[in-house]
Amino acid sequence: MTDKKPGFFKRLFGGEPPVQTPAPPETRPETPAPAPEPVAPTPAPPPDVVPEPEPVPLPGPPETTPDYVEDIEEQSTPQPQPEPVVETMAVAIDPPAMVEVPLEAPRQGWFVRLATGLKRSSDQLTGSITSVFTKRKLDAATLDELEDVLIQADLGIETATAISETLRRDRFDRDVSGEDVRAVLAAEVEKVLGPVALPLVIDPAQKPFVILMIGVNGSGKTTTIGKLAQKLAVEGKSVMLAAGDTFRAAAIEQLQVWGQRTNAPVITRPAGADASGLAYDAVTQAKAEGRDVLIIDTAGRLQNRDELMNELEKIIRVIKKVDPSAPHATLLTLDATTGQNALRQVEIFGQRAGVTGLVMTKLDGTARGGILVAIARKFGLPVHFIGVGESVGDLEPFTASDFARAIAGGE
Ligand SMILES: Nc1nc2c(ncn2[C@@H]2O[C@H](COP(=O)(O)OP(=O)(O)O)[C@@H](O)[C@H]2O)c(=O)[nH]1
Ligand SMILES: [Mg+2]
Repeated sequence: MTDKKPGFFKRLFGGEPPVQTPAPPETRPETPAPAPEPVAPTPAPPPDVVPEPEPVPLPGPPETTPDYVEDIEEQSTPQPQPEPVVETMAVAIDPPAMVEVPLEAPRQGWFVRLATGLKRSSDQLTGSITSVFTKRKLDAATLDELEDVLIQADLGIETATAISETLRRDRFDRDVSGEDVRAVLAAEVEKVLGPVALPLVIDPAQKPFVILMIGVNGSGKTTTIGKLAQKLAVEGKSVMLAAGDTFRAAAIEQLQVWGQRTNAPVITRPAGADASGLAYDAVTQAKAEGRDVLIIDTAGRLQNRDELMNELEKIIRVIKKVDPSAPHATLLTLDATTGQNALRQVEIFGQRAGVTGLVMTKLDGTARGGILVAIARKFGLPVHFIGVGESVGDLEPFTASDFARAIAGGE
């Protein structure tokens, strides 16, 4: 089994979830095909990013919000009264097919869902490991080959080296089976991920506890918000959502659909409105209503577009005008299929927006799940959740041992 193409494993094992979800209805004007990242040997852009050459002015009311937001920043108390454009769920919407939200999949045990989701990654890894170690003594050449395999699986050079060092120390010149190597792999992955597998703690003293969801286009922000809103609602928390991706009507509608499904009111403004103003209104309203949690969606942005990162900083500044301690969690969603580029995203979003935690999505659609290990080792940021599918049950708190076992092909 030397064929490393994911498709090979799919053909071999069959019955997997779809390789990649259809392109979302994303046409963000500011997301042309990602420019090759200096650190990324994987230039392939996420297939769901639709390149658009030029910003498209969106229909909408006259744009007055930038001034409004500057007013917020300049004036001291009392705060200016926000424009009366906050809409909640009063308007019944007829969601277009393009924002269709998948219904709940039959619930299996989480480990089975995780292992199924990670199957492409684990097949790639274990298949390659087996091919390296079939009837071989552990010598320098084998260890080199193993390191290559692990690096190709996006685990990162440090982890690849650590695994091969452990084997060199314990097993050099002895027969080693793929099984032995997988055990060392699982142990090392767990060691790296253990410290970052931290739950998202909602501090009840913060009302609302404000969660800002950020990330590149199509990385799973809105879907993750829906899944998270559902979890929090089940815990009995009163949740409000803010449709901060004001660039596209479809993005607003997509969040409204999740709001309906999870019984959470959604604060919206017409497409084209200023996202900072919307965030201001949302925090104000959630506070006035005594909500437990407010989750603010944002438009996708590439980390290398400076003006868009400025816009994100502005959203955060404006949120702080209402509550200086907010946002209480700034979650970066990472699409696992983007591979190495995710490292760059964590770095830049971390610098610009103060990321407090990560959510890795689409682990079910890629053979590159190992990237989470590289990210954990490099940044040490908490990983709160991982997504292994599109439906509401496909987001779970992240546990290092389950992930390690699943990616090493454990049962
Ligand atoms: N397979 C899979 N698809 C996902 C996952 N999370 C999100 N998606 C899909 O990815 C696409 C983009 O998600 P969306 O939430 O709209 O991304 P956003 O642009 O960051 O808000 C949608 O088709 C989602 O259904 C996941 O964990 N697994
Ligand atoms: Mg979105």
